[in-house]
Amino acid sequence: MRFVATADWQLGMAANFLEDDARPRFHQARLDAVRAIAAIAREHEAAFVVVGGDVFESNQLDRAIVARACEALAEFTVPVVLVPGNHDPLDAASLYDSAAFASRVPPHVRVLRDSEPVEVVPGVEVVGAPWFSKRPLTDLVAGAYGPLGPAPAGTTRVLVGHGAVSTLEPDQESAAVIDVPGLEAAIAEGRVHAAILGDRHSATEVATGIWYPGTPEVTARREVDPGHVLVVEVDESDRSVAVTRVRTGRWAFATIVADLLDEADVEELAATLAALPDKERTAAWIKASGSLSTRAKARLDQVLDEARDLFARLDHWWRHYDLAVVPEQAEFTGLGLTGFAEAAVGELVASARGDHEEAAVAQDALARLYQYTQALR
Ligand SMILES: [Mn+2]
Repeated sequence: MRFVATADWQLGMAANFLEDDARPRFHQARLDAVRAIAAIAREHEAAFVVVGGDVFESNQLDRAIVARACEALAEFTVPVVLVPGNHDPLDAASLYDSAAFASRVPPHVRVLRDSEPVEVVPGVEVVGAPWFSKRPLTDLVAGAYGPLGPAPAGTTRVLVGHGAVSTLEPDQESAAVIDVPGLEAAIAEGRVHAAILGDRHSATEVATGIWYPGTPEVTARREVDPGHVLVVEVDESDRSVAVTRVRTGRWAFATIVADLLDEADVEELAATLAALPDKERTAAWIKASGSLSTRAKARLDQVLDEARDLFARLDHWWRHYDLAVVPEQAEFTGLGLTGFAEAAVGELVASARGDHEEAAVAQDALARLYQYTQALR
């Protein structure tokens, strides 16, 4: 028996960190990922699809986004089971109760609203652990398998939930943390055969039979391995679980570490940027350190300005920015400056080498002067 496991679609996420023109492309990519999952389900002859929460970014979304999501959901040819997570909980404002969703949701899509086992296809039960608020006070997954006895003979049982697990972020103090040893015991006892969880956006095996599929399209630069869904095969004789990752993501959020000491380093960074594929679907943050002459810094600014025209976002990661500009007197000789102006440049060069707020102001002034004189040539 084979099914597709996915989670954290985050449809409608705002992505304010992208350039204005890139944002609609990113929105579209999240919907395209849903269509790609429908194609993967067909291609791999999956019996059904489960989504472990955060299908939608929030319960307050423009109704056009909900309508487009329903259009994408209509492309599936097998049952799709949605289990609400912390972003789309079944609270009083639930998107799943909105007219926009209820009037358009295709009949093969089912939202689980409690933890009653549901036979999605003959011989397979899905048990959901939906979220009812943004801050549950208990382990909802344990609450879902707790009342269950062993699965009936000939039935495969798949549990679908959402949230952090006890083994991956042990400093988690939330009462809602999913108890992994408890879930492993439920699997060992045959009460559940596989568990699919949302919340962690990177594809991760938590323990045997317990997986986070991760988000099918990247949402943040800290994610380790986003952009996949899982094709899960449950052996019908011994109920063992085999998982294959299938790539869905087309966007990339990249971090580039650049230690910049001279113009050659700047050209190397330019080459690194030029070599990145799919720039219009890539956001890149540069961790710059080192020290550059005014001339090399001007070249760096030019490289970044030009690259910005191509990337969905390109910027310094300012928290990791440690780049000094050390002007060389020679950069400002030959400008024909005399008298007061020459003395002023000399003073700026001297104070730009200091290690105080004044230095940054002087460096900035010299950079502008340098660019201005270059433009005059
Ligand atoms: Mn999420």
